[in-house]
Amino acid sequence: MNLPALFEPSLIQHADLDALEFQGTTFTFGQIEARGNRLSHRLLAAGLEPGDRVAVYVKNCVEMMEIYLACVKAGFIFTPINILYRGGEIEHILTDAGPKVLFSHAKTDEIVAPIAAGQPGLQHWHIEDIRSLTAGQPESPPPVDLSDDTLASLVYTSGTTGRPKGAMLTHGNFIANARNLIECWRLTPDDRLLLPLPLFHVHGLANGMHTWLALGYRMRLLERFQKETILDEMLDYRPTVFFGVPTMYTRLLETPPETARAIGNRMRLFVSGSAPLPAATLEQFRELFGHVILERYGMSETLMNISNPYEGERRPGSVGFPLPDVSIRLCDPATGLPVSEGENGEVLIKGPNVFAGYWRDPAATADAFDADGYFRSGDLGDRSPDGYYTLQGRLKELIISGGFNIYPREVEEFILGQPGVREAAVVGVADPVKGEVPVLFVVADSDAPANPDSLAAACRKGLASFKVPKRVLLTDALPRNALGKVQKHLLLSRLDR
Ligand code: MLC
Repeated sequence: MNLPALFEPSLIQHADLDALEFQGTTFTFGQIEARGNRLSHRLLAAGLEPGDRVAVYVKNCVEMMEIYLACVKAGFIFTPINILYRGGEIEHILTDAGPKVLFSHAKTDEIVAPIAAGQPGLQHWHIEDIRSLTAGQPESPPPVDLSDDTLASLVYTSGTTGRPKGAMLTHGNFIANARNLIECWRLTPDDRLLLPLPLFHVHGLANGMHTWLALGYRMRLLERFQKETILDEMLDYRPTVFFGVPTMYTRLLETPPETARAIGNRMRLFVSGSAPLPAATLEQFRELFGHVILERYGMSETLMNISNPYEGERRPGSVGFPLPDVSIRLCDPATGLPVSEGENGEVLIKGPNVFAGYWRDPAATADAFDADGYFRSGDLGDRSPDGYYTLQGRLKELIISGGFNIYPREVEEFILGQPGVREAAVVGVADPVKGEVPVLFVVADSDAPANPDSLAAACRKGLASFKVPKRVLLTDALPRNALGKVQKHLLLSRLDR
């Protein structure tokens, strides 16, 4: 099995059906299929071969889907870059993945063109030129051998080592994930999906785009979630299914009650993931919209693992039961042995959804799996006597802000690279809308000390906006334990004072 075969019933057998709405234009499945095929032929003509990487640095748009389809049809590896990334963040992914082609919007040239120019062998194409570049190319699929194990996408995900690593996701991973969600969330061809999530992360890509193409339901894709326009989109499009991160649901709590009811009456399913959904948000949302949000648990490396049930209790604070064919173990991180019933352990995951390893990083890949081939998620969780899993924290430091992951170490290394800084520590502080936001503590160099304003400005220039510390605090020393490790909980308590 491969992705083109999974998508065939929609793209080919329902070619005449309306598939996608984007910014006021509607496309049929046949049009999407033809565009994807033309581009795959164009990329082959440019000298790309199966296994080559194709990078994209774009906001949600039809062309991004077209590029994805072109990749899976021809066996290229779709390598998305978060559109909020800047400078070194983009450069690292391009250098590590070594793509042959990078697609971006012409208007982001100021950010991306100088970096692209420094990459040997990289062709930099603007998505605005795709129509002219692909004119006259065949509309039939290219003849390429694809299997379950063929790599479909490299999704970069940060690690405690500071540098993001490329999670290698196969056709089989995306197929297993899409089938599970369709079955467990009772998705049908009659549903209508409103998708505000970015396609450069697996929440939008694996859950949104793949259920859409596998099932052939109708989708309205938004360039991004905006609280000013989301209600109009919901009222106008009348979706039956919505996938979002907790920050989106928190923003939706400001909806006037009559509007919320009108939207809720037509909706069948709201799903939340990518960050913990506060139980209070779930409850307030239920009162306002008349729906219990279905919370589920996933990761870039594994796609979706555990989900609350469609029928039955959607338990606040819990992520529910393992999805079909997904095996979960809770193990003591120190010994690797299973914990006793009811105890907290690291969540280990095995199944057809689990990635093939980190791109060109056998050491990190070996570290990521235990002797039985289970992926070590780094998340801690427990299991109730009736089988519900609840996440209880993380082994590794991670801040999740608006559903975007921030590894403190990565920001700390960036700060340490700035002049006038001796030490740096980034902590996550609770935020009512974003879940958490990063705050920076700095010990300045005594000779030529950095000042908070110039550090904040450097962050805004060099880091994705969600990683930019919301406060920068100078301190004389960082509290450390006997082993020299920074005691971040003590820094957090300083903020309470
Ligand atoms: C934000 N911006 C975007 C954007 N999101 N630009 C393009 N595309 C997007 N998707 C820009 C804004 O325009 C703004 O730019 C700047 O970023 C800061 O935005 P903000 O105002 O601070 O954010 P807000 O409006 O509150 O939006 C928050 C949000 C966003 C929830 C909409 O954080 C978001 O889309 N989160 C989704 C993250 C996600 O998909 N995670 C999945 C990871 S996968 P300017 O120029 O105006 O300042 C994963 C696995 C799993 O974790 O299980 O799912």
